[in-house]
Amino acid sequence: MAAEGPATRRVQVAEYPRLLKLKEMFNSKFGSIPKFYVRAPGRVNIIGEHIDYCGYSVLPIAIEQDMLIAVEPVKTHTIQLANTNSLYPDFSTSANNIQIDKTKPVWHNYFLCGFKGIQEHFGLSNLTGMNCLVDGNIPPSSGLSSSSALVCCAGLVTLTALGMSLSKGRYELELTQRHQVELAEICAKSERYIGTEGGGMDQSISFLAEEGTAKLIEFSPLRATDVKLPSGAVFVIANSCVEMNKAATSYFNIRVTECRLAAKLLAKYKNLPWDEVLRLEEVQARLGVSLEDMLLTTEDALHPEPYSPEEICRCLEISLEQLRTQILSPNTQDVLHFKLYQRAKHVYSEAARVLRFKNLCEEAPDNVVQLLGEIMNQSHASCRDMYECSCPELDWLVDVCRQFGAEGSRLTGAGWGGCTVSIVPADKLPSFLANVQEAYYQRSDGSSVPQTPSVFATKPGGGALVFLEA
Ligand code: ADP
Ligand code: NG1
Repeated sequence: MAAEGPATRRVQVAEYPRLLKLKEMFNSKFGSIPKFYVRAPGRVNIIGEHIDYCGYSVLPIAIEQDMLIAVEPVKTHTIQLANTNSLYPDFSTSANNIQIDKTKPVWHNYFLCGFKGIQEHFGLSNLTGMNCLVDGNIPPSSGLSSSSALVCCAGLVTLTALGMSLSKGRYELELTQRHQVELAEICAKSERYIGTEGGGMDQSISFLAEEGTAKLIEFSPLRATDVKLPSGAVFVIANSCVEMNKAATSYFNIRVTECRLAAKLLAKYKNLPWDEVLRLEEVQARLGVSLEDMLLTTEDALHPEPYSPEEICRCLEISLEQLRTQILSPNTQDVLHFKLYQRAKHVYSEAARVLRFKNLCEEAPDNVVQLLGEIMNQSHASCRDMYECSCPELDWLVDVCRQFGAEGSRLTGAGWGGCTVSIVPADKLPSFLANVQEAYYQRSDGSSVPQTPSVFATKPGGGALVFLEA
């Protein structure tokens, strides 16, 4: 019989104030006691922005902030969702009729993505229902992956509830690393039900993170390798306090589409079967050349002026109808200009930066913190100028961070708002935190003073877990 896996902890709930509070709130909401709890962390991406969906490796760490769900499987077929935050209203639905409206990124849809992912993957029908109380402390729409933490948490909740119902109340599912990889892949796929076409970085680190180490996440096949971050430095997250919901806008999917189109045009230029190619990494792999070569090929094959849909059709020798139905996503149908040169330049150069960053961490020379900082600064410049996913507040915040002692600072996550991550020498941390707090958050006009701490040091945390009451 499978024992509790590495992702399961038996805990005395009374010893964990957040679990205890959630248990009490659950009891007053549903009139019963949760059978188990699941947590899934958010993440900060140290380097490798907007390249996971192009097939390239990224280097995130899980953060302490997470999504926590108290759960009671029930005999009816109803899923009842409640949230400790009154911004997120109660919701209930039949477990056998999951509908996710792509036009409305309401909170419960992220839960349903995780639920549906497991349901479909295992071909389950007639699932039992559950009562769930969700408690999240990841700043939403801020590039720290609150949405994926919720999807992953819901996926693990569903799997655990399923395990319990199959084993008549006893938890018998063993969650090995292979299962965690599978879960990450299921949740990466199912989060796309929300309408955004993300890569798999967020779900992978949420399941595969381990305390004390960053992870190089590689795709096809998905795997995570430890990367030891330098001991003399601290990674600090600062929130610009500009929120950007990916699913409510088309910015994110436009970038995904531009990368897909760039990959196809580059493939056609190199006489590859362009219609089979979806990602920029595939072009490099098929050609068997270096990232530097791909940067040169981009300069030869693409032009910096934006491409119109008509020009793209001419290059690929397809009709506008084919472009719309076979390549563009629903919310990029009306885009008039695609910047293919700039996006490909960003992706190939950022992929190279990730590898340089990882190699430096592994070699660990004396001046590594400064060199890592330079790479992070280059990443921000490329996100700002070539990928155009920054915003004035983020640009200002990275400047403030560098001014007060960061060796490097960059936007993290999808961008257009959200957080920065900075590498700060450990001895400068106290003054850095105080000065950034004052310069960015305590503006003389009193505007934009955040309610919660918005500049804080972080270190690599662990991945998703199931808690059972001892
Ligand atoms: P992120 O970069 O944080 O993943 P997104 O804009 O993709 O940002 O997703 C944010 C959405 O995730 C929110 O609008 C909300 O629907 C959901 N979400 C985030 N935190 C919570 C929470 N504590 N409870 C419920 N839903 C949440
Ligand atoms: P966040 O920061 O969670 O919006 C998004 C994508 C990632 C990745 C980054 C940019 C999702 C769920 N997440 O992250 O896959 O592409 O942007 O590096 O789409």
